[in-house]
Amino acid sequence: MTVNFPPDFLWGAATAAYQIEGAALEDGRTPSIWDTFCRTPGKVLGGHTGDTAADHYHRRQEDVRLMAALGLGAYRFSVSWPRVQPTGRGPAARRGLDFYRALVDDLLAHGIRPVVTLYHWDLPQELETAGGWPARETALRFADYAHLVGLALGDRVELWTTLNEPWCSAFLGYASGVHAPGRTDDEAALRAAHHLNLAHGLGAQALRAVLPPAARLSVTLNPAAVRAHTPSPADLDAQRRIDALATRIFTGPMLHGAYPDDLLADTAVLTDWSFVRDGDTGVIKHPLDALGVNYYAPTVVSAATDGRPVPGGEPSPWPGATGVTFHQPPGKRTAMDWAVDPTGLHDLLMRFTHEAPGLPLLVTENGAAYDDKPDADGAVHDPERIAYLHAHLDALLRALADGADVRGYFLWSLLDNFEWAYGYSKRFGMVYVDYATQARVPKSSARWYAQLMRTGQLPPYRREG
Ligand code: GBH
Repeated sequence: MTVNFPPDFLWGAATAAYQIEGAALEDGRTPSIWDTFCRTPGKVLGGHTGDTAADHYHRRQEDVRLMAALGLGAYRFSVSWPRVQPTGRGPAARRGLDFYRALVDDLLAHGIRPVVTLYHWDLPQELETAGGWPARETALRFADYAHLVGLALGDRVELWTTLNEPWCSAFLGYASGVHAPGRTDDEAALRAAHHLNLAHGLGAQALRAVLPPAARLSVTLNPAAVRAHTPSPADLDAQRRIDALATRIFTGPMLHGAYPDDLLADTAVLTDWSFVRDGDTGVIKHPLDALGVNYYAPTVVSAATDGRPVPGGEPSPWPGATGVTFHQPPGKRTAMDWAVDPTGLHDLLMRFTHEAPGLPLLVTENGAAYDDKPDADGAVHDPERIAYLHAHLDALLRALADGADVRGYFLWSLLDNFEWAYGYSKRFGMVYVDYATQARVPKSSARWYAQLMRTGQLPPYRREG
């Protein structure tokens, strides 16, 4: 059986504000937790910062023309909270909002659908200083911010996402500390996860109140495609525990209105969860019009024999999961050292197809970093990325054939950009960025993807496009 991408399938690419915009101090923007973190010695490779990044704030029109030339149907970007509401409270900064108004206008003028993410990790520093995500107040502030952006862009943006990957915000930010704000406190991380869930629910309510009825609301998760190293009961139990901490801690309240009992039991030594107040899970279970899934690589776990929580290191982003060991599956790896395994994408899409029948799915991020370099003619050939994308889109097609309601795919990323703790050392773009000149050079994967978007058919991937 051959299945093809549906004619109305949304073909897109994704970015995030702090990773591409630069202009960190312009038009009233204040520091976010990432500006602070980048200035904390030893936290970001090479001491890199997002001060300039891909300079997208100044190159907006050029970048939209590039998207149009590639034939993007949709563009997923995030709004920088400290750019549009500098202290995280109170009135909007008009010039910051004007940037996003102009971006949306440019996209629409080129026939590209804007997909807005409200929060892709750049919390205003003032809100972190006041307690950050472990504080309930931050969720209330997020709802105000959602209201303000909804008012500004609601007449022209149809598809909205509250949060990107709240797992990273909570557990890389507050447990392992490899992301901003760099705290290492398991209890705080669990509180953060709850308040991110609450922010999602309150933010969805706030958006609904100001958006036209046709607007659609979503959230983007990075659910773990988690497998047991062996089928032993102990390894299967490790799989269950990581699945709870990675995925069900969010999908429990968001889709089913309750935290999973096994999660509460597994973390009981760290917290009694009394920060969850009556009514919270009802708010979090706000009706969704789509679920965004980000997928890069699978997670393989076993019950540890040596008691190491994560390979080679601590602190761990998995509160309470001592006794779980993480394994590198064999086979190809990307420049991030992540395994290339497209079946994980198929598995996740089928999981949500069964778990949330009737809920449309979007692949809001998928892609890979490779060591891309221009050749003597200045061209950038990235056949490994084409192979990666081909294999994952093939897995998506298999999920469609198996009944998954997948409405779109967003390649991470449009441009090479600031890869968080890795600084500019990792390149995920289909468009190469020469940071010295800010020149944009579409890689061969961009031509390959353009052909796919144009034809709706997977082109062969062995030939350079
Ligand atoms: C996404 O994060 C982000 O949304 C995007 O901003 C980023 O640039 C892109 O992917 C590429 O990294 O080793 O135990 O921490 C993906 C973050 C990376 C989180 C892999 C989970 C593995 C688990 N994910 N990570 S662990």
